[in-house]
Amino acid sequence: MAFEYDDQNIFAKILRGEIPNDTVYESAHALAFRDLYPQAPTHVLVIPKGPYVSMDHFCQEASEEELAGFMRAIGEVCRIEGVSEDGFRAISNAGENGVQEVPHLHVHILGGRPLGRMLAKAE
Ligand code: DGP
Repeated sequence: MAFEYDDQNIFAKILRGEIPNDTVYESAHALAFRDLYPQAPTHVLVIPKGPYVSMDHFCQEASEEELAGFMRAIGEVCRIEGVSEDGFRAISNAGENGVQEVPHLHVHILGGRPLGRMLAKAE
């Protein structure tokens, strides 16, 4: 599958500084900022700085440095937010079935309260 990246998506605009964000952590390869519509006391989005649509795209085409930098950023966010001990959930929605709203790879880090089961039972 060929991945097409839309550089007008909202997270691309955040990366270019065209839209403000509440930054939690930044490194050479990643930016982490608070979700505009938090669903838990901790709700941070971690995004790579490169133009990747989804986790699938990133895993196929990112360099080893980008891959490592992104994963390290997720760990840093867990440390900064203090969610490692009590637990957290990392979610990355992709495509239509995954109900991805913003077509730039992002991992939601959710924590600070019991989060319930991962998925509701299928209808
Ligand atoms: P997803 O469905 O996984 O694509 O989630 C996209 C998330 O992005 C959703 O939880 C709301 C958040 N979001 C959308 N627009 C903005 C924005 O402009 N700023 C921030 N901080 N978050 C946003």
